Amino acid sequence: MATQLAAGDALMIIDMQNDFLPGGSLEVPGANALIPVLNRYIACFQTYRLPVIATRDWHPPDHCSFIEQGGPWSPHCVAGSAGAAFHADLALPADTHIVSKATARDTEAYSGFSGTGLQESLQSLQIQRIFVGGVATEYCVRNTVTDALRLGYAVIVLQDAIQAINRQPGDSRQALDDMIAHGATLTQFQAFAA
Ligand code: VGL
Ligand code: ZN
Repeated sequence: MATQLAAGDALMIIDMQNDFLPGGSLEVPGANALIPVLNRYIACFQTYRLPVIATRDWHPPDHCSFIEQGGPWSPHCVAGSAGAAFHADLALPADTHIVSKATARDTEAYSGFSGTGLQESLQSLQIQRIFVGGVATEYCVRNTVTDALRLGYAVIVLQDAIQAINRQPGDSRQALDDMIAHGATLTQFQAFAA
């Protein structure tokens, strides 16, 4: 059955930044295929004049998650760099709510809710249900989704608009199972817009 969008719904796009896309410093394999799909979801939310929220990883140059500091990741999404910019083909509306996260040197933050004021923004927008797409499934998508569920939001994961890194095979499936166990539901564009 098609999803009926209504007041209180928002689209949340996680970290569709150049460094996470093919050619970037922390490439999520195949993530560029999400762009046209996300653009179709964006168009739907714009038709209904519903908010679009875009999170971005926005690290200082010496962030603790980088290998040089003993973290697991090659440097990526340094605040203000070209790699931290949203992909140019992602059709973000001019009034997109941008949420910058993991901005403090000594703190890793995979969730869009972590130290960002996102919850307060959602409250002032009177959002109750969040549709989530973007990268990476098992890190920032997963942590944002489970936080949203714990905070009492209904969460629908856009299964055709997420992509995992899969450092270990099965990470993607495990993350999906975890989000579902926390109460997330899944949809894809065909069902969403039917
Ligand atoms: C992410 C790894 C490191 C993500 C961010 O956006 O999922 N993953 N920093
Ligand atoms: Zn990061």
